[in-house]
Amino acid sequence: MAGGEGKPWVPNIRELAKRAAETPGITPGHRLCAGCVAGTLVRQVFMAARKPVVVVNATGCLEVATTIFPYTAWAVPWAHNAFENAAAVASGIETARRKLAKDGRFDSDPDVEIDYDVVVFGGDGGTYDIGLQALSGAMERGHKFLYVLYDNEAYMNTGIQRSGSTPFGAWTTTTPAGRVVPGKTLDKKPLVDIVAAHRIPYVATVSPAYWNDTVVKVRRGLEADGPAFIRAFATCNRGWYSPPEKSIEIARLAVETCVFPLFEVIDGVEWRLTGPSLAIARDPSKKKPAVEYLKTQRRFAHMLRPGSEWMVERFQEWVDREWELLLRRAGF
Ligand SMILES: Cc1ncc(C[n+]2csc(CCOP(=O)(O)OP(=O)(O)O)c2C)c(N)n1
Ligand code: SF4
Ligand SMILES: [Mg+2]
Repeated sequence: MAGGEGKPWVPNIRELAKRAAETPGITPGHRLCAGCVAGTLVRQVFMAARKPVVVVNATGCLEVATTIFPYTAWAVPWAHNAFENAAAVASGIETARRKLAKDGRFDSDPDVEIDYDVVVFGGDGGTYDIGLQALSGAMERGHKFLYVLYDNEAYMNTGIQRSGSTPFGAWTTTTPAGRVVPGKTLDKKPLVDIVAAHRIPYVATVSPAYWNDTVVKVRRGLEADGPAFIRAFATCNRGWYSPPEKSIEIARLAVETCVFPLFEVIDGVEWRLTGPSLAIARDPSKKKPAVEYLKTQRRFAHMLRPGSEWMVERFQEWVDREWELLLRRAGF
C-alpha cells in the first residue's frame, strides 16, 4: 500500500514541491533536450521516494546527457553500467543492501547507517531489446528494486533507430518512410505483458502528464515486496519531431486516446485501470481517436497523407485491440 501506513497515500503538491527541492535526484545543468520528458520523470520519481535512492542507469539519452565527463547532474549515488546489464547491476546493489540489513549494519555501523532503495532507469532499447535477459533474470530471482523504463520508442541517443518498442508506422532512421517502406511495419512488443507474466508484485504504466498518478505508483513500486516495474511514457521531441513545448500535452493525449493507457498489475494477475483510463473504461465516449495523437508528431506525418488512410486505420485497430484486452483483464 502506498504510504506504507496501510492507507492510500494522497500526494499533496506542497509536500512534493518540498521533496523536489530537498532531493531533486538530478540538478539543473544537465544536457537533455528542452522538453525532454525523461528529466521530468526522474524528478517525479524522487518526489515519491522516502528512503535515499541509489540509481542504476542503462546507457541511453538519460545517462549520456546527464554525465558528460567531467560533470554529473546526479545528486545521488549513481552507477553507470553497460546497455544490457542494468538489472544485473541493480541485483548486486540490492543484494548488498539485504546483507547489510541482515548483519544489522544499518543500525549499528556508523559508516553504514542509512538504508536505501535501488531504482533503475533504462530506455526502451535497453529494456525491450538488449537488457531484457538481465531484467527477466532479476525478476525471476525476486530482487527488490524498482525498474523505471522511460519509453521514447527508439534508440534515440545513437540517432533514432527503431527498437522493439517503436510503434507501427513510425519513421525512424532504420524504418524510413518512403516509396518502398511506409515506416515501421510491425507492432510494438507487448513488454508490460511479458514483465507481468513474471508474476512480480508490482507493474504499472505512468504518464508524466498525470504527476499524481505517477508519484503514487512510484511509491507503490518502491514499497513492493520484490521486483517492481514501471513503464513511463517519454515524449522525445527530437526523435518524434514534436514541438518541445507540447511534450506534456502529447503525454496527456496518449492517455486520452488509449494509445498509452494507465494501469497497474498486482502479482501479475490483478489488473486495475487508474485515473483517466478508468474514467474512459466507465464512459467510452471519452476515448479520443488515435489520429489526434498521430497529428502531434512528424514521425507519423506520412501516415496522414492522401492514400495512407489504411495506416491510420491499422494504428487505430492496434489501439482498440490492446485497449479491449486491457478492459477484459481489468474486469470490464
Ligand atoms: C551492447 C551495446 N550496443 C550498442 C550500444 C550503443 N548504444 C548506446 S545507447 C544506445 C541507444 C539507447 O536506446 P534506448 O535504450 O532506447 O535509450 P534512449 O537513447 O532512447 O534514451 C545504443 C545503441 C552500447 N552502448 N552497447
Ligand atoms: S533525443 Fe529525445 S530522449 Fe534524448 S534527450 Fe533529446 S528529447 Fe530526450
Ligand atoms: Mg529509447
